[in-house]
Parts: sequence; structure tokens; C-alpha cells
Amino acid sequence: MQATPPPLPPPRKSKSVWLGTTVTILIVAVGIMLLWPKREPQRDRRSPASAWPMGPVTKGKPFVNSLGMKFVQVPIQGGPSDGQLVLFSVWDTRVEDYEAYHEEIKTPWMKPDFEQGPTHPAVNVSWTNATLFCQWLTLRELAAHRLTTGWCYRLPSDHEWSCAVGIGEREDAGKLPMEKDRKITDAFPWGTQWPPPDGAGNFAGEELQPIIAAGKYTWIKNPLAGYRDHFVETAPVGSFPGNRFGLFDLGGNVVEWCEDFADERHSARVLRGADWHTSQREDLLSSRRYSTQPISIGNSLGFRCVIASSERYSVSRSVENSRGCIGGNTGVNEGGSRGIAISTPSLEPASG
Ligand SMILES: [Ca+2]
Repeated sequence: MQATPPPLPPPRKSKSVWLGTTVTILIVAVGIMLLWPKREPQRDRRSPASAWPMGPVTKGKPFVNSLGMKFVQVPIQGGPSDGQLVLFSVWDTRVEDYEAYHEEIKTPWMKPDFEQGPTHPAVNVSWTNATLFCQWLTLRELAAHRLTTGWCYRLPSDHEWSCAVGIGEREDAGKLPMEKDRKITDAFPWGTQWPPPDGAGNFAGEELQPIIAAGKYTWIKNPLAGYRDHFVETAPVGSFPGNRFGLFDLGGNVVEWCEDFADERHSARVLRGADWHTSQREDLLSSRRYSTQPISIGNSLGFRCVIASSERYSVSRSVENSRGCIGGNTGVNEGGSRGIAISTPSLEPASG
């Protein structure tokens, strides 16, 4: 019977095998180091916000929040938000958006004396309440994970609004809003054509003639001759073509609060755009500004929201000129929720 041979001892590695193994390990280690995903450097809190964390936003694919408000990017050149990502609501804040706010905070909202559907722009909104709406919306969207820390809803600045309407590059962002009132005399939201082309927006056109003849809105003088938009008062947002950024109604329907003080007196806030009362050429200019108290309301005063970085509020001069973001010095309601009615004709132009 043949004996079973003992198991062979494991082969001893030669020097060349050890060397080859060592080199292989080094190559693998270097490869892992090169291919390992790099950790994102922590963003400099003073640097401009450039990337919207909720995904890509284009004119054709706006960001949609939990209220169904749609937002697109407007490039900003100059001013405290120069180069930062600023998303503009494509519409004025709608009745249905503003009603959601009032239903939750349980305060009354004085409606206008004409019928408005849910997609009409909200009116009779003071600057104070527009700002509070933005703060409420910031908290709501943070809670719903539709917004991340470092971003907020607020009113656009006067200069951002100029960029949205297409005259930002022609104005000095360092000047106060009312210093720029009607200074650019050849630009309208639809272009340079006068009178406005058909479908340019909701203004005081010939559709108002029979209403005025019947004794209502008699203070509207000289409705736009040859222009008719078929809306006596407000129109549903988006009823007219948008601009190149995809924004609607910058030039009509309702005037829009901006966050800035109007002038050096720091007592009034600025409004931009035109509204369904407007018929005069100089009032339809893209550079037109109005100035009135932040507690003022009116049946053609509305607002548009933007989404922007909240960081600039701690690093720029606008800290004293802006109070729209959470953490800003909003203070008390200034009586805005009670409503102090001031009609649009009492808006205070800066000059002329
Ligand atoms: Ca009209």
C-alpha cells in the first residue's frame, strides 16, 4: 500500500513576486485616490450664490413651489446681488397664493370692489404684508423641503426689477430708485414701439370708455386711444405674452412692490411697472417708479416674489434697505393687515 505524500508547504514568494505585489498595491491605492469623488469645498458664505439646489431651472422648465408658483432665472448685473442666482416668479402673486397665506394666519384681507378669479393678481396688498407673505412662504417651503437653508423668498430689489424688464444695464445700480424715475424715455416692457402693439398688456384701453361714461373710474383720463385689451380691471396672470426671460405682466395688470426705500427719506417704498389704470406714455415706461408708504394699499397694487440667497443681507449695504428675508428686521405689521386704503392716483412720483 502506497503511503499518501505529505501536503506540500505553501510556495515561498520570491523577491520579484513581493516587489510586483507592492507595486500593484501602490497603483491601486493611487488609482483609488485619483478616482475617489472629491468632497465639495465648503462654500464661502460671502461668495455669490450660483447654483439652485433644487435642480436646473430654465425658461421652459421653471421651478414650481408648493403653491404652484413658477420661477425662472433673471441674470443680475450690478447692485448687491450682482452675479447671484435670482429666480423671479413668472407671475404676480395670485389671489389663490395670497389667500393661502391669509387663511393660515387667520387675518382678513380687504378685497377690491370688483370680481377677481383665483388666478388674478392679488391687490390691496401693502408692502408690509407682501414682505410678511414672503417670510411666511420661506418658512412654509423650508418645512416642505421645497427650499434649503440659505435661500429665501423676498420682494425683488428695484435694480433686480430693472434687470427683469431689460433696462438694468442702462441704469446705475448705486442710485436711489426715484433718482431713476422716467430717466430712460425710450424703453417699454414690450420694446420701443409707441403706442403699444396689440396684446402688449392690461392697461387702461378703450375697453374702459363705456365704464367711465357710466360714471365709474372717472379719474382715469384719456384711455389709450386705439388700444383695447378687453379687461376692465385685473386680468388673469399670464394673459399676455411673456418677455424674453419668461416673465408675464411686468408692464401692466398691477404695479409691483419692490423692497427698496424709494429715496433718501426712508419713509416710502418703491413700486414698479404699470397697471390696469395706466394709459399715459410716461407711466408705461420701463423706468417708471412710484413711491408710497409701506402700509398703503390700492386696487392695482400687487407684488411679485423672487427666490434668492439670504446671505447678502448680512454682507451688503442693503442690510438697512432690505427687510424681506427671515432674520431681517421686519418688526411689527405697521397696520398693514388692517389696511389703509390709498388709491393709485395718490402714489407719489419723485419728480415731474
Ligand atoms: Ca385693460
